[in-house]
Formats: sequence, C-alpha cells, structure tokens
Amino acid sequence: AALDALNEAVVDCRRCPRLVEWREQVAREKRAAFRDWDYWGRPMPGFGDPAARILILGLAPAAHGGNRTGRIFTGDRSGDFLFAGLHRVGLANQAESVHKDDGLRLQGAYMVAAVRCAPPANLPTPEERANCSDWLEREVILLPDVHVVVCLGGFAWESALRLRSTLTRTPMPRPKPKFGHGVVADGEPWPLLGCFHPSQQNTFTGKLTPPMLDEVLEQAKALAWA
Ligand code: DU
Ligand code: SF4
Repeated sequence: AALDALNEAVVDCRRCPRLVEWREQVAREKRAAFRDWDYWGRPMPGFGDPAARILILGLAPAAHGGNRTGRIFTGDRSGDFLFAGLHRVGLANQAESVHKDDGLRLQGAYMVAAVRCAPPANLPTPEERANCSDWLEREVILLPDVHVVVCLGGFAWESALRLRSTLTRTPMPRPKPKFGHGVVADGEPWPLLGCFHPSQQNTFTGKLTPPMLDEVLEQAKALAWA
C-alpha cells in the first residue's frame, strides 16, 4: 500500500523542466505507428512484486516505450528482450510486455528506473539523476526483501553506488567498483550485479545475447536466494 501511494505521487513529479517538456512533447507528437495511442507522457512508476528479492534498475523510460504505455520496459525492444529473459528464468509469468493490462506479473523481482522520465537521446543529465534519486531512495526503503540490485548498464550502476552511499551514510567507495557484465560489487545494504543494458545497440550487435542475459539473471537468483 505504501508502494502504491509512492507510485501515485511519483507520476505527478515535474521536478526536471527539460524532461517534463520532452516527455510531453513526445506524447503530443507521437510516432506514426502509435498515432492511435494515448501516450502516458509522465514519470514511470516502479513495477513488480512488493516482496521482491531482486531489484532491477534501468536507466530511464524510452520515448515510445514506457513513456507511451506507462509501464517500465513495456512496448519497446529493450523490454521485449528483457522480459523474455525474465520469463525464461522464472521471474516473470509471461515473455511479452505490451501494455499495462496484458497480465504481466513479476515474481520475486521489482523493476525501477534511475531516472523516471524519458530523456532526449536516452541521456539524462547528472542533475536529473540527482533529482530523481529521492524517488529511488523512497522506493527501495519500501522493498525490504531486496537482496541484490541488478544494474542494467553503467548509468544504473553509478546510480546504485550513489544510492548505497546515501542509504548507509558512507562516502562513495574509492576506487569506484567498475561496471561490467556479471561483475558483483559487494557492499551494504545489498550487492550490485552488473548486466549490459538490453538496448538494441547491445542486442542487435551481439554484445548482449539471450544466454548472457540468462546467465546474469541466474546469478541474481543465486545471490537473492542464497
Ligand atoms: O493488483 P496487484 O496484485 O496488487 O498488482 C498490482 C500490479 O503489480 C500489477 O500491475 C501486477 C504487479 N505485480 C507483480 O508484477 N507481481 C506481484 O507479485 C504483485 C504485483
Ligand atoms: Fe521527477 Fe524524476 Fe521525472 Fe525528474 S526524472 S521530473 S525527478 S520523476
């Protein structure tokens, strides 16, 4: 219930002027293929199992994906790739994530973005990341069963390092643990696990393959239920 309240509050956030403008412009102009859609055009709530042991941290919603459908990783190719993997390893009840009412459920996992509004060129600024970190902090506090945070890409990794440092009131580690696929950064309150981001840039080029994704998700399960 506290998670629901938080997610009801986050969708009204207008703290980042550049992102508010962009998310709404994209929602007005739309993409031709989606002209019949009522775009969401607002911040992206978290999604998944409130008792999650695995937290999956993304970068930011895609302009015509989450920003269109209103659910994280829903309606874009990154989401197709990611949910197919989550389904293969048993963390999702289905492989498809098409729209909010498609019946998708996560089991043991919860998903959230480091920045909750779609940014131009998929690239938020450091200031926007800092603005949105309040929401992330408030949300993870409401997910007490989390045992591991899977960071999709270097931006999420950096956000998670900062989040740990805030939550534990300790300075950022020096040297900073370096992001990599399958890399674990131990620490309180939970270890971080790196995973290449399932963007087309990575999945079309073979930098991230389905077996590579499954391997990291299995690693996450092992850490989560150790
Ligand atoms: O109605 P509900 O069971 O509280 O689910 C709300 C919302 O969260 C729904 O979109 C499914 C998702 N969800 C989930 O993915 N996994 C869970 O274990 C519980 C809820
Ligand atoms: Fe608010 Fe985060 Fe969106 Fe900025 S990115 S407007 S802080 S929800």
